[in-house]
Parts: sequence; C-alpha cells; structure tokens
Amino acid sequence: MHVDMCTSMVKSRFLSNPHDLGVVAVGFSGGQGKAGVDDGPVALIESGLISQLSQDLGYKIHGDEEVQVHSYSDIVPAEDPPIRNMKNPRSVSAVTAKIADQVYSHAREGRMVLTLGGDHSIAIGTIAGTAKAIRERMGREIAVIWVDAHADINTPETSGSGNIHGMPVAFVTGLAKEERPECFGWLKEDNLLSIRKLVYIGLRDVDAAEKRILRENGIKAFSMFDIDRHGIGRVVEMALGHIGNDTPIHLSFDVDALDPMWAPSTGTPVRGGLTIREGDYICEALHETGNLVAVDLVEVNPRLAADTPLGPTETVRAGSSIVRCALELICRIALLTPYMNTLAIAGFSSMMQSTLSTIVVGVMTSKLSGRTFDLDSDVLRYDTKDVNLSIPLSVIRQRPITRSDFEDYEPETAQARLTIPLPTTLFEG
Ligand SMILES: [Mn+2]
Repeated sequence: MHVDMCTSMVKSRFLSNPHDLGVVAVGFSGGQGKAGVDDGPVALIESGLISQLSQDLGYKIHGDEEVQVHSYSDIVPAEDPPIRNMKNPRSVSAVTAKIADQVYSHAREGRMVLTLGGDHSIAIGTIAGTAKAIRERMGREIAVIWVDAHADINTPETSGSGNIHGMPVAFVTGLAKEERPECFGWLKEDNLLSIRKLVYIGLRDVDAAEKRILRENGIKAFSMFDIDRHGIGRVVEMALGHIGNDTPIHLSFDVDALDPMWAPSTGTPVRGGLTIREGDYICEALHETGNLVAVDLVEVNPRLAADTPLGPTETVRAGSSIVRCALELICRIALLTPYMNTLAIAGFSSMMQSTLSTIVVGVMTSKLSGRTFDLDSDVLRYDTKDVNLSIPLSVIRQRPITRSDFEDYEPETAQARLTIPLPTTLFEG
C-alpha cells in the first residue's frame, strides 16, 4: 500500500512572496458617524495580533515603521461639506486614495496584504490597490468576497444616510462614478472590480434600493438564509465556484457579519449573523484555495458595547481569529502517529451513522496508524484498497490545525507529523 509521508502547506498561486505580509493599519472613521472605529487597529494590534502573525504564523511583516496606525489627519480637509448627499466626501476620497497607494505598494511586491480598519469605506482604497497591482503583476482581474451583514452597495443617490461606508462596493465596481479628483475621481479603470467577480456572504440587512442593484446587476449574494439552508461549507464552495479557480481573491470582512453575540462592538450590529466558527471557516476555506492575495478586517469599534464587560475584548478576539484563519498555514495532509496503533475500527460504520450526521463508506478492518489522511475541507478522508472512511473534522477538531500542532516540522520540504486525538468512543464495538 502506498503511504505518502508528505505534509503539504497550502501553496499560494498568485503571490511571489506569500510569507511576506504588508500591513496597513487605518485609524479612520469618516465613512460613518460613530467615533471609535478609528481605534480598531490599535486595539487589534495591542491584543497581539501582529506579533502572532509574525511569531506563530511565521510571516515577515512589512509596514511603515513597525506598522504604525495612520490617522491620515494631514490629508483630511478642515472643511468638507456634502457632495451628492455624501458625508465627508473629500476626506474619505483622500484617505482611500492614500490607502490604495499603500496597499498597491505591498501587493506589487507579491506580498499578502492585510488592512485593519477603520470603517468599511476604506475598502474603496484596499480593493483599488489590489486590483491595480494584480492587473500589473499577473494581467488578471481580482475577485472580492465581501463578508458582511450589509451589501454596502448604495450609490450616493440611493443612500439614506449619506455615510460612505454604505457605498464602497458601488464605487469600486464603477456603479457609482464621480469625475472630481477630490471626490473619487482618482479611481481609474485599473482600480475597478468586475461585478462578475464579486460575491457576498452573510447578508441580512439590505436596503430596498440595494436589493434592486443586486438584482439588476446579477450580483452573486449568499444571505444568512442561504447559509441556514445549505450550510457554510456548501455556500463557500458555491461562492468559489462562481468566481472561478484561476482568480486571485481579496477578502473584505466586516466584523458585523458575525452575530453580535461574538462581535458586539461594531457600528451597525445586526442579530442573526454568522457564528465565530462559520466566520473562521470562510477564512480557512479561502486560505486553503491558495488564491487569497489580500484581507481587510473592518468595523471593529472598541468604544461601542463598552458597557458590557467583555464586549470590546470579545470583538477584538473575534476579529483576530478571523484574520489568523485567513492567514494561517493550514495543512491539508496529515500523518497519524502511532498513537492510533491499537485502535481497531471494526464496527465503526454503524456507530458513526447512529451518532453523526454523516459519513462512512466501506468496511473498515484495518488499523489507523502511519497512514496518510487528507484533511479535505471539513472532512478527514482515508482511502485505501480495503478502507475508505470519512470523519467530519468537527468531531476531532476543536480549533484550526496550525503549524504549532506539528512535530518535526521541516520548512524546507514542508513535511511534518500531526497527532490528531480521535475520540476513542468512535472505535468501540
Ligand atoms: Mn460593511
């Protein structure tokens, strides 16, 4: 029987320096009205996020002067009256133009780019920067997976509030246009995202006008209803199917996509959202494609829900988890150690079917040691001539499998050993 010893890390398909991480920390709140979202990056960094990315995940961090948080106060005009119903138009335009430059300067070096917000208006800059760099480097369009309770696709004319954090998708797709250079006129063709390459996940609070925009433009959107119906695994699969396998992915994650139970400290919380596991899963699955080139995490506002003792702490924790899952080098192939030697698995089939919702194929009479397992999305598969088995990872995995779970890790060959303590009750009988 062929036993493959290789433990392979996810290979990046579109980054020339996938272990280099450009970090842009945006202390900006001008795309909406609530103070405090400009404190988001500091809270995330003070919680240890960047040092985890560097020490635990092994990224080489690039950011001007050790990832300073930008307030952009030097480029925000003193007077900024509305244009076409937009609040703070010149400020948001100037800041997002600057962010586009920052993101572009990392992305053109073939680095992964992480942007910490800030309100979601900043995605005008992050997507503009990624789109331009990937066009230059690869001659390709990017796709954007926008994870959010809201569609953020109002035009200045359809927006009820005039807050630009509800409009970024309209600007980066060209649905909203403005010639004035001081009001997003700096957005050129090569900064834009094709509407065919946009997918939403997690929507549950969409304005009537936005629904019309989504429908009329045939935009792919998976709401919480779709997630309830199909499950998060299938939804991510369908989202990836829509954008295609040969497309670099920019993930723009609004922390309000998560249920307020997990992320209460955000400007526009909406109940009935993603669990933290569903949010983490989206990020892990996107990372696993090897196509991810940029990640935004936005709308963490540590000044909100501050009356609940754990509100800000939990929100920062959830946000950090989202980022780590998107950037973590999760292994798809694992080798079980001799720990499993004596666990015969006869009789396993009926047991599994009675206690789990899925999945066992074939007759199992072998032992489980020293074999290669394919950690394919959320199922552990093991197929040989006389044994075929699949175990949902939720049974054996309480958290993402990370590099630190591996013994004898060899960076050169990307080989390692992983011990997964399967519950012994699975093997009785
Ligand atoms: Mn948003």
